[in-house]
Amino acid sequence: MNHRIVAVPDAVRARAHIDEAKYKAWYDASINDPEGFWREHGKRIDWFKPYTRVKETSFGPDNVSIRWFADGITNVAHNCIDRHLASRGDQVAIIWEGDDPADTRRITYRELHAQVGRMANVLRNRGVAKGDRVTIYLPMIPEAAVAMLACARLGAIHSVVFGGFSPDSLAGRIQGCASRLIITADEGLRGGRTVPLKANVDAAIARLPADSVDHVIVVRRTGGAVAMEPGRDVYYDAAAREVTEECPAAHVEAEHPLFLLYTSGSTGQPKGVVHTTGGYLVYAAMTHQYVFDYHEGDVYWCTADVGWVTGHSYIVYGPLANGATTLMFEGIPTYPSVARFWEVVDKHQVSIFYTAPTAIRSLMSAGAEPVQRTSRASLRILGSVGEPINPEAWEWYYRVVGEERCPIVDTWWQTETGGILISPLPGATPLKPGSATRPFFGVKPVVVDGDNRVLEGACEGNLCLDESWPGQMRTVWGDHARFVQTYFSTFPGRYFSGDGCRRDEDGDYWITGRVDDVINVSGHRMGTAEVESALVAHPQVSEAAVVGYPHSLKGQGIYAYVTLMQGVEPSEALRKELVAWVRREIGPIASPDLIQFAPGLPKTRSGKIMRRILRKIAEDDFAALGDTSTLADPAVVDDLIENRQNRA
Ligand code: 6R9
Repeated sequence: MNHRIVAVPDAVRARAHIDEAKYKAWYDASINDPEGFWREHGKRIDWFKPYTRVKETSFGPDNVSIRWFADGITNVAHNCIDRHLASRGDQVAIIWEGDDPADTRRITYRELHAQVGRMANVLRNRGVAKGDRVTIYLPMIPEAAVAMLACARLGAIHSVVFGGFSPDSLAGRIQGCASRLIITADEGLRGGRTVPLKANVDAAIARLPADSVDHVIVVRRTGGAVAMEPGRDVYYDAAAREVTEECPAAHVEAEHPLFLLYTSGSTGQPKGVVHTTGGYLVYAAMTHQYVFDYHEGDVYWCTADVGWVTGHSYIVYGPLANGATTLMFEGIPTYPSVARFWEVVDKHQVSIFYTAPTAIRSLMSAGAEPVQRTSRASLRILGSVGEPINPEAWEWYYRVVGEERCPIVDTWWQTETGGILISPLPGATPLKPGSATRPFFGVKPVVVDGDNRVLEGACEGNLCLDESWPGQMRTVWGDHARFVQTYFSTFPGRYFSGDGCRRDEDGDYWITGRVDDVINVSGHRMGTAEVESALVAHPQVSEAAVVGYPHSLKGQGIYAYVTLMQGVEPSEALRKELVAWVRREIGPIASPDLIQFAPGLPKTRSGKIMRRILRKIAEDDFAALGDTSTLADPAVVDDLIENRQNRA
């Protein structure tokens, strides 16, 4: 195959931390002697007690256990703040750009230290101690980072829930980890519209057993009126006035959990992905430095929300561990205008910009003019994450946004991996539009066929990892068996990502998307099972099957096949109601794009829904339906084809 290849620009290579030769030497060392490699690189963070042990990992089949730097003692907040105070106390740590362009805050490392200490004391006064779980349900305001770091300071474990999730989803996540304290805001503000965060928290708590939650701390964002339950709810500003800024950083072991993050899988309800302290921070910081070729003086902006792993690793922990200036944006790409991203780039002189293909595609549809109205001269490196970037979007990003000056790092990774696993390095890797290219140091991808046979050379198959890396998730909260089952049982002895990929003749990786029942809508992960269970919870729905289909803006759209209860007539009104129902049950990101009422679903004789067929119909790929003769009732397929819904 011929790919367009963009060579490493000389100017980029000249100042890069890693060039081609260094990449090769370090990569080989990291694979041949992982113990020695990570023993050295683990030193990039401060340890109260240095580790002597480094890599203690096993991917089974008998025992799955992952431990890094296990006898070391450290603290993440110390590493992200305190250790920078002497050298860069007055440097800006967080630039905050509000939804309204007139709203900006700049917080120095010294100020961040004070704010985190204060928040930590507010939590400590309410009984939060090492190992306790704290749920954070905040908009993109600096207090979100402050709350995360305050938990880390105490050794408490945070669970950030994306502000777009419904009360039901929030309730499940509060209960899942039994957190007794919630940090929220009165309201969020996005694109000029308010989001009723505190009201959602109240509704979530109302769904939980009595006395599940002791405290709700409410940050004032809009000043909107909210109900406050005496004895349980307190405004953060009032609570903060009663405490000092002094709060020592707890000494925690390297394997002490830092955070949980609920994520969707192919089965069941979302699971709490557990990340720990030492290895996670080393990996987040190291990938941030090398993948983005971060240098002193850079202004770095990742447009993700802190509700997702990208926000954890590449807005908060990686950049702050490196003493960087990280920009946090409250708004959306199209408000007040479609040029907002580029206006913010100019306003704050952003040099490294990291976003998702879905944002690029939506801005692309508005044309080049709004981009060209801005200078963007400060930009040096562009990044992409969340889903495969299609070559058209890549080219537009490269030519129009970066004016062919800025390498694009297409970073493949997952909530489970903690940090970037496959990506170009700006000074080392020639770019191929649409390819995530090469593994990061210590990462050993393998491509296997359905029988767990390793494929060599150019090939296509299932993407697995054969070696642990320090940022890897350690377990599923409260359910280690589910961890083993989900990631290490499909292909015994290896970590299975759930993604398919192609490896080309140069050894570059092309991620082709999920091969399981997880779909990726605008870069957000959704389990089809979750949407199905929301649909069947509706009193008029008897059965539902959900699949993804190609969507020009979102990457994938949600296509739901719904069978109604006997006697219920399909109607437009019911269709609308079901969409609203799912939004309410899970959140707006799970809204079905298309609903097809179907008298029956294609099932095998043993009663299994044949999703392959439903996927093909949703994709308009009727010729590829394959063998339908094993169906219990082959005639349902004709009805499904005849009544399929038109794609966007
Ligand atoms: C970081 C993040 C993970 C899934 C992953 C894959 C898809 C992410 C990608 C990509 C192709 C990339 N994905 N980055 N696919 N190229 N550069 O997104 O985590 O929300 O857990 O999603 O996203 O399918 O398995 P998460």
